[in-house]
Amino acid sequence: MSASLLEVFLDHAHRAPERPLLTFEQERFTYGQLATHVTAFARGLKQRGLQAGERVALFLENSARFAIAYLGVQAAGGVVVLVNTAYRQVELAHILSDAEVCGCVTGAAGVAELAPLRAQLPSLQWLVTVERPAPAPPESLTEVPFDTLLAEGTLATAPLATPRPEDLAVLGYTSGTTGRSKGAMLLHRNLLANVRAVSEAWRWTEEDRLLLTLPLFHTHGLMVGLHGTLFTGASVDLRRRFNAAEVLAALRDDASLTMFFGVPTLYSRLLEEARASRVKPRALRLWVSGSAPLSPQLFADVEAELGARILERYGMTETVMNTTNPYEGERRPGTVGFPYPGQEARVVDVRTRQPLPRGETGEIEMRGPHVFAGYWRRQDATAESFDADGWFRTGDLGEVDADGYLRITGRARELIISGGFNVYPREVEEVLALHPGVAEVAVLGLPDADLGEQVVAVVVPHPGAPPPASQALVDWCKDRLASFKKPRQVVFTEALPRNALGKVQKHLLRAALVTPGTHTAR
Ligand code: MCA
Ligand code: AMP
Repeated sequence: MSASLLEVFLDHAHRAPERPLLTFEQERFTYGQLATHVTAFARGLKQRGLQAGERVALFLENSARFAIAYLGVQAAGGVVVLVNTAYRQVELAHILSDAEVCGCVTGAAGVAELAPLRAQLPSLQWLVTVERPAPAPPESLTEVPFDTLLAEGTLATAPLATPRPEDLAVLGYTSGTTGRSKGAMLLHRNLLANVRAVSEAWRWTEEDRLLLTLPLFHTHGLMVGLHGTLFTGASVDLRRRFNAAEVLAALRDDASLTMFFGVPTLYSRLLEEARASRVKPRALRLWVSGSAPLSPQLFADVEAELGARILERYGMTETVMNTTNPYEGERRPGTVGFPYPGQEARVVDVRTRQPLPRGETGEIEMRGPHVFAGYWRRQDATAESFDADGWFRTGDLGEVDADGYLRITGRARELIISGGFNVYPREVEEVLALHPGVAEVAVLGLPDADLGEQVVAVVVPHPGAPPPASQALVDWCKDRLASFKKPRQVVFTEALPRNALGKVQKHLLRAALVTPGTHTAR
């Protein structure tokens, strides 16, 4: 019995080295070829001093090198820290220092973004750069080109121990209500248990070929798309990014594709493109949506116009995949189905924490071998998230319908999901509050036809100072945070509505801002 996904992958490579695994732009890798690179990358890292358990950040766009670095760090006994490539100074400084990373694999843009943070990241010793020429990093950092590390590793012979089930594999940073993101500790056994359950539920086999355009730095692309491929011995057509016209053309022309995974925004953009271009995709075995709510309307439109009956599922960074609509049987729009095999889900009363009967709304909790081991160096937050019986509090609200389908009805925590990316209002509020023209600010999510939800800032200008221009506030955010967190709208007001305890009443702001008849994609 394998102890990790890495071991399963290496086993496939050993038994069927010629089997096609991954295509990316002009590159093609069989299982055997990718395994050779992974082993070389791992040996290169070890030769340069990487110790078991040390953290290495991947601050990298989609590419075959992402897959090599991801598996290579694990093969060297290291822990991968995933970082969204849109992150800027505030997010990067926090994640890289919190995880105390010793190295980072990145591109030219990443080197430039990291350089000014040098003083805040004393643990960072080296960079592996995927692009030549990369800008010169600060003098105190060693830079190794990706290919040099591979070449060094190819000559090295250091033995590689395969990870044990309890070893830490990945730190996935995810924000809590505080706005400071926490590293979810995923062990090798968590990843293996979940990918096994997902593959079984979706009948994923080595015959499958996935078109993957989602970013690999988040759970959906990486731990569903890439993990499932590696686990089953299947293959993947990996793209740098999502482009609706290119995806539609591939889905029409490439008969080898059997699966497509997306967030709802990808489906609404595909639909729009299909309407405009009249291009129709071929029938696929499986279309999956997740990461944000898929509206029953979009579900129906995609079925009517693209011939695809989407399977919606529900996941989280802390737990990878939680529940899924059935592969065989009814896929019920507006629901996220049932727990995967070997996993449990329940809905509890938010005050008493007692399980609720079907049809009643409460907080969704998860339990099983897929659930993470806790938040990195945050015992307090870990303790708050689990009960004595090992149930994990997701912060999502939901109910189980009469037939057992789980329906997500809202969120107990303040979270905006924009195009499948999470935005914590508090994080944006903290950045806006530092602007000299801002006295008070509240950030909330409003319905958006393309993104599901959009970020909106309600601002009370500083009395006495000239009121800031909306664009200046947007730019202020973009300079400091990932661009997708910037407000799409800035609304000025004289005062924020507050309750008796002084807490901003965002529901009142939301009600005032949502204009009747607004079209939403949810
Ligand atoms: C890009 N922009 C966005 C978003 N994406 N704004 C709001 N929300 C977004 N999601 C902004 C950029 O900041 C930029 O602004 C401008 O749009 C163009 O950027 P570009 O990268 O070209 O945009 P795009 O290619 O149109 O990207 C849209 C996208 C992308 C393809 C929908 O957001 C995406 O790949 N989303 C998927 C996210 C994902 O994989 N989530 C899974 C998380 P400016 O020009 O002003 O700079 S895992 C998860 O949630 C759990 C575990 C689960 O269940 O899966
Ligand atoms: P993250 O912690 O970044 O991985 O985001 C996970 C969150 O995305 C979950 O807690 C849910 O709120 C949301 N989510 C994921 N899948 C779905 C879905 N199918 N429907 C509604 N919300 C979802």
